[in-house]
This record gives sequence, C-alpha cells and structure tokens, in this order.
Amino acid sequence: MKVDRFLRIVLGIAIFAVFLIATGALLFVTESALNIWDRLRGGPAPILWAYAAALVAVILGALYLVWRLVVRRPPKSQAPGRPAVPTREDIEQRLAAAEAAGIDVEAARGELRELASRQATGTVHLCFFGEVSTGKSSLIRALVPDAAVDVDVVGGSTSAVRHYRWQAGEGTQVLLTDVPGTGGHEAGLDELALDEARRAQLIVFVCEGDLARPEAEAIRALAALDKPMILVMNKADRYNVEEQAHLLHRLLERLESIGGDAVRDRVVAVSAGGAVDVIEQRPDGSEIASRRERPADIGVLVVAMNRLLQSERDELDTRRDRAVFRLAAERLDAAERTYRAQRAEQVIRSSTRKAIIGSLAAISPGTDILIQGYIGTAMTRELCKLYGAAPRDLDIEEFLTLSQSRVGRVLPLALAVAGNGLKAFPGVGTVAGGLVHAVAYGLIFDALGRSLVATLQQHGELVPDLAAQEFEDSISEHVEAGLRRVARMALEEKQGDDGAGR
Ligand SMILES: Nc1nc2c(ncn2[C@@H]2O[C@H](COP(=O)(O)OP(=O)(O)OP(=O)(O)O)[C@@H](O)[C@H]2O)c(=O)[nH]1
Ligand SMILES: [Mg+2]
Repeated sequence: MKVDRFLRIVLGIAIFAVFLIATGALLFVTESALNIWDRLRGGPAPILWAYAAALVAVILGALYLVWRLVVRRPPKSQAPGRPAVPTREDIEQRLAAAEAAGIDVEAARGELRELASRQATGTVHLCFFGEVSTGKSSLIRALVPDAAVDVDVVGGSTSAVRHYRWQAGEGTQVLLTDVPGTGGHEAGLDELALDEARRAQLIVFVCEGDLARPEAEAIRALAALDKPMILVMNKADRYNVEEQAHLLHRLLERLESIGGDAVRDRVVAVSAGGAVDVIEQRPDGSEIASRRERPADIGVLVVAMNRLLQSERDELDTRRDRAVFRLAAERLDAAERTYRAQRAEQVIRSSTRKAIIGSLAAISPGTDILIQGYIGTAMTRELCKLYGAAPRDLDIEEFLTLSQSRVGRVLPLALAVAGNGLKAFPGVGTVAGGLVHAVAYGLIFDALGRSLVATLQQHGELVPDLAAQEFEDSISEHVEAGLRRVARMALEEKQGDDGAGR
C-alpha cells in the first residue's frame, strides 16, 4: 500500500473519530443542559435567575480574560494641540508625589514661590521682549528716565533680568522687566528671556520694522502664553510718516497670520531715542566727537499700556497664574525626566552587573546568551515601572523572546568588541574566553536596557515588537558606547572573584 493512501485512511479514521467524539460531547452537553433547565424551571424562580446571572458572569469573565491576554492595546497617543492647563491643586499634588519619590522639585517650587511673592505685592509685571539691539532697554530708559539702564550699540548689552519701577495711570504700580535680547550669541539667554515673559502679566514685543522669521516664531510662542501683548516698532525716526503707516499695517497683517491678537491700538510705532554719536565741525575747521541724545517719542506706547492695564486688570492675574502653573509643571516634568534617567541608569547598571556575575560564575560558559531569565525580566519590569508603564507579563515575555531571537545575530559583534576592547584595557594580560563572554553578555544587557528606555520614553508603554526592533537597530551603537563601562564592571567582578578565591 502506498504511503499516501495509508495517510489518507489514517486521516479519514481520525476525522471520523473526532466527529464521533464531538457528537457524543454535544449530546452529553445538550442532555445535561436540558436536565438542568428542567430542574431549574421546576424550582423556585429566584434560583433560575441567580443561575442565569452566574452563567452570564462566568462567560463575560472568560471573554474579558481572553481579551486581556490576546488583544494588545494600542500605544497611547499624545493629545494634539495645547496641553491642558494644570491647576494649583494639580501642581501641588504632583509636587508632593514627586518629592516623596525623591525627585528634586526645587525649580518647580521656586516658580510657585516667586508667583506667591508677586501675588502678595500686587504689582503688575510687564516684560519687554525682542531680538538683540531692538531698543528694549532704551524704551525702559525713556519710560523711567532716572533709572540706570544699560544701553549700547553693541548687541547683547543686557545680559541679566532687571526690574524697573514705573508708575502707570491711576497710580498702578508696574515693574518693567528688561531681559536679554533673543538671537544673541550667548547660550541660555533666550530661555532666560522667555521664562521671564511667562512670569509676567503683560508683554511688550519690540521690533524694528517687518518681522524676521525668528521674531515671528517668538511671537507665536508668546501668543501661546495667552497674555496681552503690545507690538512695538521702535526706531520709527528712521522712517517717514507714510513708511511708518505701511510698516504698521504690515505688522498687523503678520500678527494676524501668526495667530496673535491683531488689535489695532496694540501695534504702535515709537522712538525710544537712545544716544547718537555726532562729529561736529568747529569754525576753525577742527572736528569734535560728541554724544547727543535722540529725542524720545513714546506717547502712543504709554497710551497703549495704560489702556491695557485699565481694561484687562482682573484678567491679567488669572492669565499670568495659569502661565506660571504651566511653567512650574514643565519644571517638574524636566525634574522627573532627569530623575528617571538617573534611576534607569542605575537599574541598567545593576542588571548588567548581575548578568556579568552570572556569566563569570558559570563553570563552563556556553555560547548561548539568555536574556529571558530572571535578570532580563526583572530589569524590564523595573524600567517599565519607572516610566509609568504597566505591561502584562505576556508583553514582557514577548519582548524578551523577540529580543532573544535577535541575540544570535548580534553575538559575534558583541564578542568581537569585547575581545578587542579587553585587550586595550591596561593591566589585563591574556584575555580568557570566560571574561570575553561575560563582557559580551553584559554589553547585550546594557544595550537591551538602553533601547527599552528609548521606546518607553517615546511611547510611554512597552510595545514588544517596537522595543525589540529598537534593540536590534541600536545594538551596535550601544555596544560600542558601553564597552569601557561594561569591561570595567567585568574586571572588577573578576578581580573580586580572584581575590576571594585566593
Ligand atoms: N535710531 C534709533 N536708534 C535707537 C532707538 N532706540 C534705541 N536705539 C539704538 O539701538 C541700540 C540698541 O539699544 P538698546 O536699548 O541697548 O537695545 P536692547 O534691545 O536693549 O539690546 P539688548 O539688551 O542687547 O538686547 C542703541 O545703539 C540705541 O541707541 C531709536 O528710537 N532710534
Ligand atoms: Mg538691553
């Protein structure tokens, strides 16, 4: 008899057997069901209902478990648009939780303290803002003539934040904030200026005419702070009346297209004055250099400022408070990111060390490197917890299995890097196979942890195939970068072992 025919007969018998068993099972289940149904119908109604409810609950429970096990939830997508404005309670709650976790919350607390002190004094903070040398300090000097304000032709004359007291109409106390101009060469000054704008109630944006691209970007960022802004075109003395009107019209259009409040009386052209160097010729023909003050013409700005202060006085504080809460929340986000990065580093290092110890302790290290064991699972779980992800055990297992399947491909590279790297290490004589193996093992763990952190940062949860793909994509980079660190760890452990063995 041909094998093919034999197989067909066996298959036929098997199908027949399955059919018989299925029919039997169906009959059996039907009989029992009918039996139970008859008895239930004969009995009291509450028992029938209770039975039916229990049956439904069991089926639903089973379906839920199957769903949890099989269906993977899609990664959380970040909500588009402007982030929700946190309230004071939100911030306080987050601060308390973060502090309890050992996170350094001083920067965020500092913002709230500064806000409290500003609220207590009740003064209005008005922040000047603009590119370097547009004349912010000159405008402040024109508003507060007896203040010592630094003004210079050389851009970047203001390098720190300073406040000047100015008395607005109806006795309102205003603090004018002079900040470094943006777009200068010194690093960090742009952020300093923007932070100060976020703490203020009003913003005066100073430009010299049509807006350059960075200025438009800055206005967009400031408009997102949702506080009133006056757009000032300074140095108007350089243009005639028609040119000024044309430039103002253009500024209004730009402001509208950027998405700022394009209010006619909040876009003004002024001359802060400032000093000008002139060469005078004397009657005897000799020349003398002297410095003259240009006349200031800032009346329209003063009117615009007073109008704003009168019409929006109540709204100013609420909008400022919201902006500061957002700023404090960002400070806290940054502190949390730093903390997480530090903790993640510790977790990765300690897991890598454990992997190395395990590898060194193996009597005859094999060529297979297993990351699915206890150390891999514990590291994955701890890193996920740190990033607020709560993966199912199944996801962790899947991630490690997928990564494990890639280990074979990267092992030769890790072994080669480890072997070469160890040779270059001072004081290491002939490199033993066990040590190379341990370093390679450590390097793979180190890379696994770092790629996992990268995907957790990006997605906020463990997506096994994405995380395993990241591991594969970035392994060579991590292996090269981690060599010194991991090799040192392995040598420390090896020396410790040798010392203990002696
Ligand atoms: N023509 C003219 N020049 C002005 C006017 N206002 C200021 N200037 C000149 O612009 C230059 C810069 O002025 P500052 O007030 O130092 O400018 P700033 O915006 O404070 O500069 P940074 O602090 O470096 O960002 C100085 O040389 C001023 O004399 C003005 O209304 N007309
Ligand atoms: Mg200045």
